[in-house]
Amino acid sequence: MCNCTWFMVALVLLQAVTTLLAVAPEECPTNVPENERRDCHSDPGSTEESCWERDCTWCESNDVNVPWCFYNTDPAPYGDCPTYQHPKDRVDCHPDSGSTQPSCESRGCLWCETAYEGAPWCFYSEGVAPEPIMEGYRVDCLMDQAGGESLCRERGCYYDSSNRDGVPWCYFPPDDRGYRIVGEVQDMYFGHRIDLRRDHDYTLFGGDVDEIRIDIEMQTDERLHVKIYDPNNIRFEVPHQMPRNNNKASNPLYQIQYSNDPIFTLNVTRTDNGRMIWDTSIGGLVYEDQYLQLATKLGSEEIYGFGEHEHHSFRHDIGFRTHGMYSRDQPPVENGNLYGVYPYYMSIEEDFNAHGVLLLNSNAQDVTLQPGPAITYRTIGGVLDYWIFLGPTPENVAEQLSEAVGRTFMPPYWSMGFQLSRYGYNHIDVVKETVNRVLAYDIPLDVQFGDIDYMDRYMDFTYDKVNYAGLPEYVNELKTEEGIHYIIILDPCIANSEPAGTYPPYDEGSRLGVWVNDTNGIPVVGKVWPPEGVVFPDYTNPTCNEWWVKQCLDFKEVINYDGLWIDMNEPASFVTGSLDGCDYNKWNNPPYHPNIFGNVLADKTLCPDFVHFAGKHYDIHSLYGLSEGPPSLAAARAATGKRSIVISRSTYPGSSQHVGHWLGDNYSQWNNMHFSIIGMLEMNLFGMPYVGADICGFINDAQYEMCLRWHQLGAFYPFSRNHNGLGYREQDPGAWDDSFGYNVRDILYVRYTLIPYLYTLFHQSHTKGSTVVRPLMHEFITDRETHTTDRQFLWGASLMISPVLDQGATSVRAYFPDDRWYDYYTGNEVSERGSYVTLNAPSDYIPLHVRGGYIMPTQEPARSTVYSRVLPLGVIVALDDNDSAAGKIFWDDGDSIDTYENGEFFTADFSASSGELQGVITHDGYRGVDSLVWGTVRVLGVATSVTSVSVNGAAHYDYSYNEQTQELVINNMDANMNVNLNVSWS
Ligand code: MIG
Repeated sequence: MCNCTWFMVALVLLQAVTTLLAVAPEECPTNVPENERRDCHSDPGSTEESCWERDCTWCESNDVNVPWCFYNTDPAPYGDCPTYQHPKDRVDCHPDSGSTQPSCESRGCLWCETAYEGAPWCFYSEGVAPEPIMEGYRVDCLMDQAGGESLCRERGCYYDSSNRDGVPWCYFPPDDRGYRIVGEVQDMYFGHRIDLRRDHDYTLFGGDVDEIRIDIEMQTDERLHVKIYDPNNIRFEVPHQMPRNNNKASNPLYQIQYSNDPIFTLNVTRTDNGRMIWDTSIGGLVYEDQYLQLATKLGSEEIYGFGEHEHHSFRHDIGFRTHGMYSRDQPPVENGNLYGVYPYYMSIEEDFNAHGVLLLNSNAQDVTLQPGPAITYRTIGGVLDYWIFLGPTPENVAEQLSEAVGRTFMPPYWSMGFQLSRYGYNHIDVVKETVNRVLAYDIPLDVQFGDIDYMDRYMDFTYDKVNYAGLPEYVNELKTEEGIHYIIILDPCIANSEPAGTYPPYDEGSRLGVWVNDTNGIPVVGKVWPPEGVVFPDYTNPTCNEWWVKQCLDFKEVINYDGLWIDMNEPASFVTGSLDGCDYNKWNNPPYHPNIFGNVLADKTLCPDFVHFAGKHYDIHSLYGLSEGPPSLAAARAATGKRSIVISRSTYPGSSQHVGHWLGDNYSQWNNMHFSIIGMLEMNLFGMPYVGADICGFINDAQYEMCLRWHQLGAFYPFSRNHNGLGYREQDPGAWDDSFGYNVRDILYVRYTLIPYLYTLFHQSHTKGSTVVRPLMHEFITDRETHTTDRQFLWGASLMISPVLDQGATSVRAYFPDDRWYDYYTGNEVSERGSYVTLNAPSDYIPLHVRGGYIMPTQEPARSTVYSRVLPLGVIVALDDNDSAAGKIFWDDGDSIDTYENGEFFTADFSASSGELQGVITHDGYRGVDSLVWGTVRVLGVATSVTSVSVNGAAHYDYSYNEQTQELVINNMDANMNVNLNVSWS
């Protein structure tokens, strides 16, 4: 066994260092008795180094017969090292600096010092790093409080430091903390049903739901519904009539896979390219009574949406950004939870497909966008009800969301016009002065608003007979003499302390029992408008809705309003909870407080334990505005007998079936113009296309240059309204000077010229779910540059708006995606494509461009749409590289209910090619077109000189062709709208 050469060397060595060796055995990293050592290096030349290389243990001995290099058989071959692992096989668990035994062990790794060169002292026990939980995927396990390692461990979570901002140090184990499948995945007519059981004993806040069920409804090829609920107990669900399916989609764009090892996870991929859409494998599924959490890994970093917030970029920063959602009376601040709730995002995938994901849940909640990329959802009630829309284009996604939650209402034609409002005219004479000075500049004005100061002591269904004496007459005068409609504000709440018999809205509502009650069934009293004390109508109660409609009808006899503006319906309150505050209980003080404003959920609103017809305020809160929409539109329609319109502050997916929205109490600041574009783009993703911000800002005094620029931008808000807060300097377009007034008139004339196009876009939104204000990326998805564009926007596919948003700027650096573009004003083609162009934009000018290949209907502008609607229409034909173009028009009386549904409308398809424009009537159900004519045609991009034009077969001489700009303008065609149009030029 012993090799003599080895023996001799060892002996020499031994003799040389006898004193040292005398202590060696005690330090030997092994417990293997010397007589049990099995020689690992019987060949000569054994050194400590060469021994380690053989994965053997080195330990010198005083006994020359004992091998110094021997096989590891000791449970602790490296002294105290709790492993057999050879140092050279160690995988470093602490490559970052500052490694100590505690920091090492906090990572769940082994600590053992070694003399072996290059070997880490902190290493993974298995010899391999576990599947790395990349920091961006960590699902925070201390979401509710600051805490250290010990609290983290109590929750059964991992603790691990990170140098990067926002990365949670305490996070859910991805693979051994969740639920497991019970039995088999069941094949159902709608898809799959999976029963799951909780697979661990940890609890975060109590009330664990041990058995949960997932129904996976493969509803259509594009729409997937994943509902995770408690099969044994009824929990609150958003009372939407969502689509159902009777059988499985046959050719889905998505594939679903499950894994149950070691815990249940679910992933959804796109069928044709296998791209990941949704994947729950990063762990963190929690289903407790008042805490539901789900985290999903995403296939792409391009995330848009979630609301309602003020976001400073359209595409999200996903660096651990948390967005709270709980409807709130809150002037916009970055990422704060505002008036509405939209738990919805759209994502652009790596190869330019798009999908959308809606969490249909109304409870107070927040989401964290993480760099994984990933999203962690946390909500304090309801069920996890996900709706996934597979597109594949961004427009398809918008269409699919709106199909599921309900298409948007069709706005009346007059609501396409410019609108004026302010809080605190305080006297009817001020309203009159304001309207008059605006009209004096010939500024088009379609709607005048009455804010709460028209009311008597801020009470709904009254008006101030002193300061607003003559208001009923004035409203009629505006309508009949100026073509101006009047919209009144209504706050949801009702004064409760008028003498009995003097205020029917309260008396009648009380008799019918339509108020929100406390847990004892007593109507709750808060302070809002009016601030003396109010009750809160419960719009989830059908009786309440009848009462509301009746009040609106009765008031129509007093003021001849045309539409309603419903404010404060978050619902807002100036006291916390109620005059009596809130009880302390699980609803008012839930264990997890999402990342939202206020220390309690009742902050600026009702107590969560209050009782509605449809459930607890806890669940209903963010649906209050949603629930006020249908009775308000019904009331407005019943009162006016017309289509009417309702503008609401608080909204939720589905609200746009009944209401439009303005972006709330913004600031008179330059940057708020930019944020308003982002807000509009997001609302269009959410299926809420009738949207705009208060032009010139609500809070603080506006300034001249900003307010002028804001009118230029606001002329392209779908909801184009100048509105101002109480006490700030007047900012209507007549309040500045002549050049301001005339400039606003000019830019609004451009809007009015294009209203037939805008109205047609609304028709498409109403029938198909298309966006109206459209992000550039929806049209140029393969151009990554457009994915972040949020200082420019489109109307539909073909009009690009590039406003000036910066103080002092007289030019705009605008991006032109790769297509043919024409200057709207001059008809000049833009010479560059797929690049940025610096456009001249003097103070009175907003750059507008028309996209080649499209035809837009137009009309001569006037002071109100009532007057413009009867003027000659026109078309703008912008030729593409093949000299062709196409477009559509939808037209009706603009004011009747359901004209499309009843067939009372007119549509035509336009197409142009080879010197010819055709307008082919595709539906002829509205006789109002009999008195209308096509007057003008502009053709942009006509390369060769035009010497003859014919209209409907007859030579037409009133035209001009500009060789420089290559624009052909044909005037005064006088071609009847009720026959097909044919215009040719050569
Ligand atoms: O407590 O009606 O957002 O547009 O002018 C303020 C008065 C109530 C808030 C709305 C704002 C409106 C204001 N309202």
